[in-house]
Amino acid sequence: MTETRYVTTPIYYVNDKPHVGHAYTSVAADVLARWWRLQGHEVFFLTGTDEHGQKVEKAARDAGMDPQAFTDRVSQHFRDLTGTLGLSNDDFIRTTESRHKAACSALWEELAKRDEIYLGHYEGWYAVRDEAFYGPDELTERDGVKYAPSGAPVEWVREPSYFFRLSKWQNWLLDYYNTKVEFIAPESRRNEVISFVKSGLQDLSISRTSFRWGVPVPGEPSHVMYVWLDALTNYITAAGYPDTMAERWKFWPASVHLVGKDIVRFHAIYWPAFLKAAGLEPPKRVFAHGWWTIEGQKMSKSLGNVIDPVALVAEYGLDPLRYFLLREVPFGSDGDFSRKALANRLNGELADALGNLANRTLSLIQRNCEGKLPAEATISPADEGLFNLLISLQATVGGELSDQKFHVALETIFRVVRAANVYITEQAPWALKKTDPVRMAAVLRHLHTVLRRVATMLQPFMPTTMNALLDQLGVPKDARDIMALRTPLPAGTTLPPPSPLFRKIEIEAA
Ligand code: ME8
Repeated sequence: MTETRYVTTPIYYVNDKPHVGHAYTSVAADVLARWWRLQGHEVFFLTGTDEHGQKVEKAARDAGMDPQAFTDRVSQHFRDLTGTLGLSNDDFIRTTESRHKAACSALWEELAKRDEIYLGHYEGWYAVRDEAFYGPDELTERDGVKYAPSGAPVEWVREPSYFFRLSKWQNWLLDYYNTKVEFIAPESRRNEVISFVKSGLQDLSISRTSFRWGVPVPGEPSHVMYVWLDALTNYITAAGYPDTMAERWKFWPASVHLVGKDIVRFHAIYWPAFLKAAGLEPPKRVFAHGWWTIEGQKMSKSLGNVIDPVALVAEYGLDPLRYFLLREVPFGSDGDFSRKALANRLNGELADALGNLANRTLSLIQRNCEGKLPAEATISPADEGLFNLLISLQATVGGELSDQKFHVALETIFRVVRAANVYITEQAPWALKKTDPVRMAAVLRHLHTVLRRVATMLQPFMPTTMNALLDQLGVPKDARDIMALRTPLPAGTTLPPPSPLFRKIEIEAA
């Protein structure tokens, strides 16, 4: 049965150009979207840009530009990056679009109608860099300046403001976390959110009067909406809200919002509360991944170590980068980016293990079988070890990806690649041509079967290279999804001459 799936990335602030951290979340979301499509699900994958608020307004002012012209320019960098990263997003949303402003107004009006909003006065600490309010007990002080836990300086804000009755939803949220244990992942983030909510929720200031760059509050144009209320709404705007008869509304609630750990509070506390208060369903899951540092240091403009994903793609190729990002660090943990680690993964796992396996197998079929795929053969005792690894491989990888364990899923697939390398060495099909050509053909066919399986399952991670491998394996374009694996390729299929899939990198140069 076709099921719907909806995956999102955060919408990125357009105060600056994209870096490798943004690429990370986007590639992870792309892998999920592609994996689900391979299963035959109907998928909606959304990414985009967050363009309102004080932080973006300030960045525009610093650039000497009008905010709309500025956001048009920076948003385009993020849109271009979707191409550079090979993302298969179905939509790209900008919060300055009229469809989004209409959705924000509709959500506000719904909340107001349900008496979830009241007018008051905000007085407290605000970090423009995080676009977040903080309680006094969360701050630390250095040289007379107060800082939020994220390291962002805070300033004292006092202005009239509308409030959302967040405190009222405290018990409902705690209940929700308890009954839907899968709602926040990983476990460490879930615990962090639960303890924050348990410590007591204050009503949330959701409008500002001290600047103009935002969605005006309906009927109160001197107020603009708090940028996080505006930003979070993007996930339903793109699904058609407020038109719940829209074609895309079937995708709501989202299957998973992928976010960095910095913004889990907004997604796992405010967002379900806003939605519930407006009579809408909360998303099914929020997964907060960890933070990349660069050669041991925080990535920052002032340190000059911000990594441009476009340059990385140019240097190492897109698929090795996608593979590295999801293989190197357990999704959910922090990790360190180093060129050496990338080069090691590329050389060892992609070029040596997978690339060589494909090249050896396909070259032997070219040379010894006139480039024609040998017939399927019975599985002899010597083949059983390898074939046992294929039993329930898809289900295992599927389960790992449902938990967003990308690194484990890759490890599961590469266990098969490593076993196939041992198998080819042990069976030595090159030595069988004269002694036992029937067995040689069987071994090559078995290796082809394994390679087809591996290439099919790796498509979400490395779409271009795995498509090239499937071309070399003679798999028709319409037989590359998971279901198609049930139908073996006919014996005698002509295979094109193989060519290398990955280019090795000199470690010194890395
Ligand atoms: O927070 N390591 O936008 P943002 C890993 N507009 N991931 C990183 C990273 C790093 N060093 N740096 C950034 C916002 N990210 C809001 C979101 S959503 C309704 C609004 C990734 O441009 C990670 O996904 O600051 C993080 O959550 C996101 O970029 C923050 O992007």
